Amino acid sequence: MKQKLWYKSPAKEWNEALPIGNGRLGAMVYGCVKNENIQLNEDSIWYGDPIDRNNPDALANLAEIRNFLSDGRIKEAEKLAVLSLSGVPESQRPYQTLGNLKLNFEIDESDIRDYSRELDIENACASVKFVSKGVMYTREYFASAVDQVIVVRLFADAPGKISFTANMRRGRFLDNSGAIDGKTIGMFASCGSDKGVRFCSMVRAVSEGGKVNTIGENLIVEEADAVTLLISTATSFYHKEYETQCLKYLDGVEEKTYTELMSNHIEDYSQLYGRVELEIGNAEEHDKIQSLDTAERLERLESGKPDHQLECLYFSFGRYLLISCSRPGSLPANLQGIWNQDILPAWDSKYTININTEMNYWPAETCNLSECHFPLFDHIERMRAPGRRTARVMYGCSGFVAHHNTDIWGDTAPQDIYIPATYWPMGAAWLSLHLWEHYEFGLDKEFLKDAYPVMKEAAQFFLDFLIEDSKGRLVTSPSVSPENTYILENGEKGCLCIGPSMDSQILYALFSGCIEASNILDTDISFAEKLIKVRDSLPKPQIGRYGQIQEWSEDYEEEEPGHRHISHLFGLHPGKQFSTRKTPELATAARKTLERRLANGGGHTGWSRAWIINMWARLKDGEKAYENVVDLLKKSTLPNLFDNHPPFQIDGNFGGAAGIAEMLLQSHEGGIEFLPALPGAWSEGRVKGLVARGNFEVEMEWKDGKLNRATILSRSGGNCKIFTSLKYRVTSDGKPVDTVQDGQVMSFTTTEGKKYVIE
Ligand code: FUC
Repeated sequence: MKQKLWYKSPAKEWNEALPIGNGRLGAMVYGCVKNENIQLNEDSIWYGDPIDRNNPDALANLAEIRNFLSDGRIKEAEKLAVLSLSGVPESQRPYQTLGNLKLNFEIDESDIRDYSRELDIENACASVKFVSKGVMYTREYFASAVDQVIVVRLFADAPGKISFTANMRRGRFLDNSGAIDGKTIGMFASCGSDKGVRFCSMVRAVSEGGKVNTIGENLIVEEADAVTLLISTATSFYHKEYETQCLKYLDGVEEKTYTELMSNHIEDYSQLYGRVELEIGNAEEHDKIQSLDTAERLERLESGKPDHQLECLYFSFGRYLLISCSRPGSLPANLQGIWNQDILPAWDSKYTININTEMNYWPAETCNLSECHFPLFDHIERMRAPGRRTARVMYGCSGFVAHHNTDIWGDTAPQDIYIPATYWPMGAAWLSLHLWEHYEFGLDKEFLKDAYPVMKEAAQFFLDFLIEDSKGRLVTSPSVSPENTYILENGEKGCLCIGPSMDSQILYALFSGCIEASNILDTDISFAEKLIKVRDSLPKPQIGRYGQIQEWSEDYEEEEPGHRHISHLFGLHPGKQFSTRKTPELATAARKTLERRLANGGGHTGWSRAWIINMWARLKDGEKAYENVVDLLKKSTLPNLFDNHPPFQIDGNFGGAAGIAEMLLQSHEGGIEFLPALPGAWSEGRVKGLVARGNFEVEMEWKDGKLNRATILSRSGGNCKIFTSLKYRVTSDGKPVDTVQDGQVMSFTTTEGKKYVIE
């Protein structure tokens, strides 16, 4: 079954348009017959230049803010924090749209038949087909990572039928536009300042038959048999000579045939996409609904009818999106991946790092796209120098620190004046854990050698920053539990606090990662010893009055028990401090916490729902995880399958895909677990290509809710541990492999590059 999104009519609005992208360049394709609109993006088009926003009065007021907090004078602490800790100015820089390419066709719209619009995610190609006056028109669109251009092909099944004018638009926000040569138009813009990003974008028509010329800022094509439009963009962020570079992209591909461009693109893309396949349920049952388009399928699901094919499509679409907006060398996926039509988008379409950016990368390792993780690592590197400065200037500490947002320049000073979120110093610590995760999956020691100093520097900040609380524990102060509000016994409400649970859990994970890394690399033993001591002094997870994991260091009531953030379950997911095997009482408390959040309206944003899927999966509750997969599709998914916060925010797509993977395979407890949270509805299925920690690639087939057979490809050799009480037979190349069974764990030695069949 081909994995594709398809529709019976053009997009009426942006949330129905179809995304294509090559990591750096993105486009939203509307598929309109007469006035086609292709909204364009380039990942480095952000407004403004890098600025030092560290509040110069932070350090002088830090001790007083801490004292207010220890004395329970919350309002005074918050008032002083707003004045002295907020960034100056309060906001980082927004990501912006590149603009739109408008194609105005000479076509009679009165008699359109057989219209269809699709996004084939196996080949990363969008297309539109229709018949007008007996002529069949086809348009194809893709973003090539190999050739760094967006390609649009327009053709018909009769000669001389392609006539249109094209122009580029960016509202009032551009410097210049016009003809570059007889077959190319261009648009030039600067984003707010001399030191900010400047860019140009060009469109060239290569026609077969007919005539091409330009008039004013328009590209005119008359009576061509077929046309290939090549769209290039270059910015000063990547290239000093960006105008030359923009032309170079076009000149570099003009001589290639369309077929060549397309096959290079597909070969490159499918090398990543083709690693994973997921099928659930019985195909026959689905035959009846094949005539429904993707929007209709979504509506059908909303009416309560299960649709496993749509669930699988959603999973694969998550992988498609990550490949399309995060490729080695590009910027990381922001709040909208790369797809944004606004000059001032929601939350600036930045990197919100108190959950959203991290969630974007949850599927990277498990779903076999570890290369797509690299842009995040480059960005962490970009944040180091600013983060060192923020640590020193604001807090008088060594190491590097970031708050709950960052932008293209790696800004690390607090963002907004929003007490529930702004004064949270854990951004760099959480992000650095992604480096460790990449190592745990791929076991690349060379990578770890480079990553360790970053993790260490993130940890170092806290060695200076942590203070002792009244119970002798080492805690963060000031901080917040993103983005919830607590209520004191006297009814007073507050957000700023000492030692919220999430902070200790992130630090537990970060310190543990550093300690293990220093062991593996056999380096820095004294630093590791220091971390072991400090880790022991962090507050332990506590269970509160509702049997829940306590969100703050005291068992406060919370203002919004159904809050979208579930920060205090970091230790359940993405952390691994709480587990059903090793800490059953914390797992039970985590379950209570989730139940309470959900009973009070939790999961109302797409990303929150996606996080909940991952958490239920970690609690091995397939039914609950599945309920939330269905709810994510029902309540938080737009017609083009984009996640709906609302508005569109891409984190839920990635968190949802990661959650589905987490239901099928886990490896965070020191061994592999097959089908740990398989719901009854998914009793039969097959998945190939998921990855477990230890660099094992796993293929599984199951029936009646039970594993039939698994194949493990050992990519680095080493011991393979599997959690199971069943006596599986393991073979490699048809020969039996010796296994050791120790209680619930079966293990065997593997050789790099060999496959092991388990049945
Ligand atoms: C966090 C969340 C919001 C939103 C924003 C981009 O602040 O609390 O729900 O996702 O990031």
